[in-house]
Amino acid sequence: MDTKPLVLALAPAVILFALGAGTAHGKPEKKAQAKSASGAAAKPKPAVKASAAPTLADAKRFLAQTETKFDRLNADQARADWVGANFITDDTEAIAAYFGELQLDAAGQAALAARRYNHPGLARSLSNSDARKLKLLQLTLMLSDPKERAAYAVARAALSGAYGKAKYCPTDGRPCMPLGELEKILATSRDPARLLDAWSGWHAQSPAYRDRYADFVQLSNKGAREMGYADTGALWRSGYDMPPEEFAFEMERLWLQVKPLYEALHEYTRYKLRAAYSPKVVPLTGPIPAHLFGNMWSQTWDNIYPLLQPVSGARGFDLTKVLEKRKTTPKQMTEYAERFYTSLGMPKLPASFWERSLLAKPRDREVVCHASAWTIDGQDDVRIKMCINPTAEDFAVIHHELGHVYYFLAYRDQPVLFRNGANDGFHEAIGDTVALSITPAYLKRIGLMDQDQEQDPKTQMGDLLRRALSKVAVLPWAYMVDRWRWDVYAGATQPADYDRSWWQLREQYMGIGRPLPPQAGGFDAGAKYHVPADVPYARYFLANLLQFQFHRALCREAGYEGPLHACSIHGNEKAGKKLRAMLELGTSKPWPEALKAISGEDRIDGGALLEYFAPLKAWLDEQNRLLAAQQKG
Ligand code: X8Z
Ligand code: ZN
Repeated sequence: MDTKPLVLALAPAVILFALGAGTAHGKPEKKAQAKSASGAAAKPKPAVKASAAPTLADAKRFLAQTETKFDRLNADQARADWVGANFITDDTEAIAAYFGELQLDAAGQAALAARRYNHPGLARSLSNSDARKLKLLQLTLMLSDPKERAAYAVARAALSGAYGKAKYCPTDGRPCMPLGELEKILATSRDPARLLDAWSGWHAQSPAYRDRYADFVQLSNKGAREMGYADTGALWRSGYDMPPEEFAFEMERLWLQVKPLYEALHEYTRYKLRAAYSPKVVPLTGPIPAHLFGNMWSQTWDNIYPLLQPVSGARGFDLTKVLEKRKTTPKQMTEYAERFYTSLGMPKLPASFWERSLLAKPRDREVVCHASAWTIDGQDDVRIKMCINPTAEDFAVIHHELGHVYYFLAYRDQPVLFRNGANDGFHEAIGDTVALSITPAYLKRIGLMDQDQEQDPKTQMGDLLRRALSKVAVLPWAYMVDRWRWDVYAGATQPADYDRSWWQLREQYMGIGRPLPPQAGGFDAGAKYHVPADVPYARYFLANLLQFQFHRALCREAGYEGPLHACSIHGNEKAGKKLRAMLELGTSKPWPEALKAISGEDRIDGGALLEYFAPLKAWLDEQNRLLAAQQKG
């Protein structure tokens, strides 16, 4: 992840703020004030009027100086953030806040200065590339009051630290449990009481930083407004080479395109959960309780595959079991992923990656365990930080993280302002695209699945269902997280309504409900990393569609003609070359051009995902018909 923008994944806050994602037309939203965030209005600030029109030479000098400055500041901040996330202490938090403030100041000043070049007289003479750099520079917050800037940076570092440190300490004498342990309970237990205890224990932690988050939202909005955006949500929606209000419509359009597939999966899951638990725990209509999906946020459901697998012919292959049994180490997990990328013709990871990354949860200190990928210097110093366990889930996540790392390495020769994904959804999609090629045939090839594992059509439906439990189940979640935040940033949702609005969206989009009555002062959204860490989430929704577009395009490039879900590009350098060419562009071109280069399409679209899952959709419809009839009978 990233933003700070990437923070998570990518780079330092600067990137997030200073670069954001490219916008060819990204201007502050101009509509009249609206109530809800998705249509939120902006009070655009006029471009700063310079007394004399700046010259082309001025613009070029300014960009050169700014790029030199950012190169250094990015590295400073990345190091401070790295240390802050790897050793959570009051001191490292203060250091991260200090550099965050410097960066915010520099980004704000550069944005203001860049505005000077929004001059009609200059528009004709600027190259596309320089014009794009000037636009990217204006995709940032700007807090001119040093006190507010400091407060913002302190709140940001504190929120990240608070999430990283949070633990559930039961009052009945059991030892405290960090998130990783609670997640394991959610993934493996089938005892509703135990699941509920783990779920509610974790969700009881975030109210402690709710007020801090609410203050942070105010400061962030102030910074967005100083730059002329309606609020921070509008700033986020401005990073997609289209007007921000159009982006909100695009998201809704894409969701509606894939919604029938989600609904079929949700209905099937309900029947199976009713059978596995009881009709008392799982109602026949209305939202399904959130603690039953095998995941703390019910965002992916593959951990409950054993409860949902097709009745006959299920192979029951369990990659987690194999990895556990072989005692696969975090380093070996990472090497599996690295070998996939090198099979595509990509380079081996630099030696410093192995020396500096954090691959396992340390026993002796607090770290932010949420997986992330980092570029420290914009060049070879790339790392990941992840508490890797030998599970199928982490096997996919490690491929995801290396996708970020290979993106960093591919665009390292771009100017610093273009060292970013074509848009943030692209950055999130690369590793997932590669992970779509982890097919049974591939697992056999690398010796993780027995050669004699049967492959009849019924077991294939099981594989496809398992994949849908992560890739389809996540869609409404990946959409609603920022639908919630857009409203929070727009002021349509006030702190007193945080939970009400969160669960209204959870129910509306996901069909999932709170397993316990809401608590006064609750902050369930804050139990998800990206909210306290302030990492935008729409990127994952886009990534979930883009990865299927990339997969289809790369499979075609490889000359593959069978069903999409059985394609693996492993070992195909021709496909690798095509992928790499897109990665090398960074954010130097509007993203539709990057998409066109790899797939021939210039719109993000759910068609490839629907094609991939078409056999499953037919199967689910049939199952649901039978299960509904059984229910009646
Ligand atoms: O945060 C992440 C990655 C780091 S960019 C591990 N993901 C989202 C999440 O965990 O909620 C990947 C999928 C969605
Ligand atoms: Zn990521």
